[in-house]
Amino acid sequence: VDLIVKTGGKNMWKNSKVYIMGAGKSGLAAAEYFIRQGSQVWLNDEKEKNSLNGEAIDTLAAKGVIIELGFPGEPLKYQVDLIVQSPGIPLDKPALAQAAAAGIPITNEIEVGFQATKARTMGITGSNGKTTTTTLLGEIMKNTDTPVFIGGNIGIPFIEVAEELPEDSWAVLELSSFQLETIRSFRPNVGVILNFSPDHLDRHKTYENYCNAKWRIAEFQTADDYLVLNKDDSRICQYDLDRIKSHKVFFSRKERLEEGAWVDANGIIQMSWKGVTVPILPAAALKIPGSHNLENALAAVAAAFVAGVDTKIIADSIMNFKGVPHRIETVVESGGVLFVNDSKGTNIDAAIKAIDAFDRPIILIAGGLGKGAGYQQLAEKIKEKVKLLVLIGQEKDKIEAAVREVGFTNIIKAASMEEAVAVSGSNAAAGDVVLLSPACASFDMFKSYAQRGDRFKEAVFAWTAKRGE
Ligand code: UMA
Repeated sequence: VDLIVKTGGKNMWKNSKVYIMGAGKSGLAAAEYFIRQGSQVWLNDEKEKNSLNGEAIDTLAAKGVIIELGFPGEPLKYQVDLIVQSPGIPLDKPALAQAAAAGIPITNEIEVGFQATKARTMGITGSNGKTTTTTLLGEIMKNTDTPVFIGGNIGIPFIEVAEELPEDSWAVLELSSFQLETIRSFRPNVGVILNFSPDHLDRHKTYENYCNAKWRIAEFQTADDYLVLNKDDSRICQYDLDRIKSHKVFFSRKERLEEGAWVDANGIIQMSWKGVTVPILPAAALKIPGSHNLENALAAVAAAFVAGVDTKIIADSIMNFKGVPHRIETVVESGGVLFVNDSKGTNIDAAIKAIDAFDRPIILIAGGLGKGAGYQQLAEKIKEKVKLLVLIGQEKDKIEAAVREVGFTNIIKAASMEEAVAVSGSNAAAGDVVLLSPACASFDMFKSYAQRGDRFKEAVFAWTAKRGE
């Protein structure tokens, strides 16, 4: 089995033994792919069938997949050729560590998809703004004549479609540190690193490990590829950039660039390339709020430009882009109070950016499942801009302690999203914003950030309707 050669061919994995760990979205899609390829497939998950997608598992079993549920899995027992790990499974899990020690290659569905596809790829990573930038870039690419797939960490696993994509298409992929950690040859034609701030430290152990996982997006790139980088991010600029073999393209909202996307003194986004500078659009024309969204747009300009997209298409697409659900999403304005859903603000930096996106008094709903980061910076920001903090979820007490430490005491704790919305609404005056930006993962109270955001929206509609009666 050759893991490195990308053939894009059929039956690449015929008769290979493939052990898939995790029967979530990505594991199920990977199992379907390897069955199509004629491999012998195992599918493992620690959970029992009743807490998984039982119907999909039955379908796979009927196609010959050997199902192993309710225990950590034992790929070593079967002398498999390849392990496909789901992003949520840490590499230090004993079954994976033992397999790695025995020399069994471990990878993930992004790598497998890359080997299976003929499409050109864009990979977008960073701590915050991935989904917005991926969606925006996807929109830009869709407005060209080429077929486009948008997916990866954002929702649809790449492996679900990789073989079907035509040669002239683009796969625009949001990539997480978890996915990049086990790539073995994946090299996007255009890679993007938006920014770094601490996230997922529970999994990666150190901030450095987390950043290094993200830098892997450039590891297999060559001089034919491009890497779009944030010039305003000190952590990115401190990296040994000489190690990057691809063509580096920067973006900046603060300085003029010889090559890259930047903003001039009149607020016009400019793209400079090979000695020529082309105006793209005024930054004020963006419909997505906040300076972080300007950065996301600049990254998209640079990436689309090096991919050869016409500047008018880039400008029009950006001007029409209204943002993504659960990311500083306006729910409703009622009685002068603006309700905003930023459920996707799952780490501290994201919450700080959401708070910074508003100039009006803020009632912040935060908390959820922590990821091992400290809350001091967030506490400072809350003290500076928030009038009332409503806390939910497992991290309640930890966040409360951090804000009290900096002298902020206007705190209410709520047991549910509905209660959080009701106390926020009751305490809000005309002109305020009630902002859900949890700074935490959702899994303590919800299935996903999307479910948390939906519950927030439902609670907001219910509360505003009741108040209007
Ligand atoms: N599991 C085990 N053993 C373990 C840990 C987990 O068997 O030790 C099992 C779980 O019981 C579960 C399965 O693995 O059934 C879940 O796998 P997963 O967590 O990798 O989830 P998927 O459904 O495959 O979704 C993954 C991404 N999940 C994570 O990275 C945690 C999804 O990103 C992604 O959309 C999907 O693949 C398709 O690519 C979600 C996410 O939270 C949105 N991403 C993180 C983020 O954005 O912050 C990185």
